[in-house]
Amino acid sequence: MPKAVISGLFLLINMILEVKCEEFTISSNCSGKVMESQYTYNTMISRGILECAALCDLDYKCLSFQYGDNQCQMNDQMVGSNCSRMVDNPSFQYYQKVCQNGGAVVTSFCLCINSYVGTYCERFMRDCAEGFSSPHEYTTDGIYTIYPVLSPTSFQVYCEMKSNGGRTMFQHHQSSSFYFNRTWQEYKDGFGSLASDHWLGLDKMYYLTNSRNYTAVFYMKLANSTSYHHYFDGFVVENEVEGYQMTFSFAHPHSINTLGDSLTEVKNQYFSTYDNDNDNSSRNCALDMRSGWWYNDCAPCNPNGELLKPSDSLKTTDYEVFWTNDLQNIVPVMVQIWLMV
Ligand SMILES: *[C@@H]1O[C@H](CO)[C@@H](O)[C@H](O)[C@H]1NC(C)=O
Ligand SMILES: *[C@@H]1O[C@H](CO)[C@@H](O)[C@H](O)[C@H]1NC(C)=O
Ligand SMILES: *[C@@H]1O[C@H](CO)[C@@H](O)[C@H](O)[C@H]1NC(C)=O
Ligand SMILES: *[C@@H]1O[C@H](CO)[C@@H](O)[C@H](O)[C@H]1NC(C)=O
Ligand SMILES: *[C@@H]1O[C@H](CO)[C@@H](O)[C@H](O)[C@H]1NC(C)=O
Ligand SMILES: *[C@@H]1O[C@H](CO)[C@@H](O)[C@H](O)[C@H]1NC(C)=O
Ligand SMILES: [Ca+2]
Repeated sequence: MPKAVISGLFLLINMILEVKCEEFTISSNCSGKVMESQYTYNTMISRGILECAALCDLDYKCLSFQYGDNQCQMNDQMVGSNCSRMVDNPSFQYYQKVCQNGGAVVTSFCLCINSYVGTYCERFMRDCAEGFSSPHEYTTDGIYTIYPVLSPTSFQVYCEMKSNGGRTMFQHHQSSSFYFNRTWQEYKDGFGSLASDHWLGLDKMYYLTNSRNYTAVFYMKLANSTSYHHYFDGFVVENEVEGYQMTFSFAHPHSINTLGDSLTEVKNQYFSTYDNDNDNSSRNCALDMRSGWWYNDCAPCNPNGELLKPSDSLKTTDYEVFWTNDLQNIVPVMVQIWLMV
């Protein structure tokens, strides 16, 4: 190889190594100390501290290292301000990964906050389920920032973390003064307030449901507080070019108080709003039912209709919220729809 190419390569490698080294920090509180040998899972010969940093960075298991005497000792643990798991060894230098985005070392790993996950809190959770199953203690229901694999940006969602392994909400309707008779653009982008009545948005549902295999959970509550659920596995919403076509692989009931399957009749249909009629009907279903939905010759359900909350709990119009199978003509007072893994 010509000399110029070789030195160019070395320059490039050194630049990469310098960047890598910035991801590590010396634990200043524990100077002259290294981690106890039981935490070292691999020892390699390396020409310098930069190469040792690069080796550690390439290995997901490596959280810290100590370098000395051309030896790179990689540890699967790291320390915070507590040097109790360290021993004196002044001929080695100890470095550990920097927790990013406000994360802090807790005993042996970076504990992340503000929806971040990853070994070093380097990225947002992909969905509520990932946040819940991570070691970062995301167990409180509320608004989180997620970043699905296919999404071009991160965005906020409401996560139900307390039960069912972390569920990502895409619809919530409980106020009778909140209306879902919205335009195509509003259904595309989402509307409402994440902490209460809202529609997450069709683009976000496309990014989510094409990034991971979800079960859509439909939940409705009656005036007498009885709850009903139904599950739709492999729930997918396509992109706008494909009319946000909706499909799923399998519908199955909840063990008690099953809501019933009112979606099979509209499976594989395109999304419609009153200003964009893509239904399979001579009517404008979205206009008549005052909601955006996947309509065939309209639908046996209307989760985005008006919540009239009649005192007798009985359905009287086509534009109120209803779910024919299995609630029949009893109308709910609350609707929620989640994505669950
Ligand atoms: C060093 O350790 C002491 C006690 O172990 C702790 O109070 C202090 O905050 C630590 N300092 C740093 C910079 O972590
Ligand atoms: C340091 O960690 C050890 C065990 O990991 C623990 O027993 C000890 O209480 C800790 N000390 C402080 C000051 O947190
Ligand atoms: C939506 O419904 C409400 C209540 O029926 C009505 O006042 C409003 O005009 C409707 N909006 C549209 C855009 O149709
Ligand atoms: C609530 O109403 C539904 C429908 O009428 C009924 O099937 C259910 O048993 C009621 N639940 C309670 C707790 O009364
Ligand atoms: C998603 O999972 C369901 C079972 O939960 C399965 O029937 C379906 O084929 C899966 N879809 C994909 C695209 O893997
Ligand atoms: C559209 O409606 C017609 C007649 O109502 C029906 O035969 C056809 O299967 C429907 N198409 C889809 C895709 O559901
Ligand atoms: Ca039509």
